[in-house]
Amino acid sequence: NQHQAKLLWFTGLSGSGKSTLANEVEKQLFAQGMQTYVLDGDNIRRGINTDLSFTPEDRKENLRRIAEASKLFIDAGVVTLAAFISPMREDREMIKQIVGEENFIEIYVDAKIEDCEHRDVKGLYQKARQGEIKNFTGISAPYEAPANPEIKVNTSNQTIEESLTIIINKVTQKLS
Ligand code: GGZ
Repeated sequence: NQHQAKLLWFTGLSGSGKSTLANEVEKQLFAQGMQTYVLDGDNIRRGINTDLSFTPEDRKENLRRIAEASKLFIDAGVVTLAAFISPMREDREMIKQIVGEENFIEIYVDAKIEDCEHRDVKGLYQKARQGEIKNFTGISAPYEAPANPEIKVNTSNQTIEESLTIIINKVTQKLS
């Protein structure tokens, strides 16, 4: 099962479904015999990046470290799936440069902000509205949508299963 390990980069708002999709995609790639690993806020922001906040500078540093770590995973032959808001185009460009353009697959998980806010899985949007969380993406901090993502899904219009099928088909093609 020869493939070139790459970085599958999921970008989108909080609550758009990035982590859910990354974990489902991982399961399927793993079942195809690939070595895989998922990086997301749960294992990164609670670990190596606990010192970082959500200011523009700290988000950039968060993403720079994630890109450098991903580069090591890729070198080790692991298909790496990263689910981070990564709201700025400039920062996503930096990530691409760090891991190498040929290794970077950008997956835009689009969703209407109203839907993300309505889902409010962790109650963070409510806190952001009340001013308890500052710099909250989509409420009080910007999100710049990717102009030319390799893959785009929309979880406002599609079920997770539909989005998953779109991603798996394109990714399998790009990893073969
Ligand atoms: C955005 C925040 C914030 C602020 C805490 N803005 O839905 P979640 O909870 O589990 O995912 C979000 C996560 C975003 O971290 P990232 O490392 O992906 O962000 S970035 O790429 O911009 O560095 C959210 C939670 O952290 N969270 N405060 N102010 N999301």
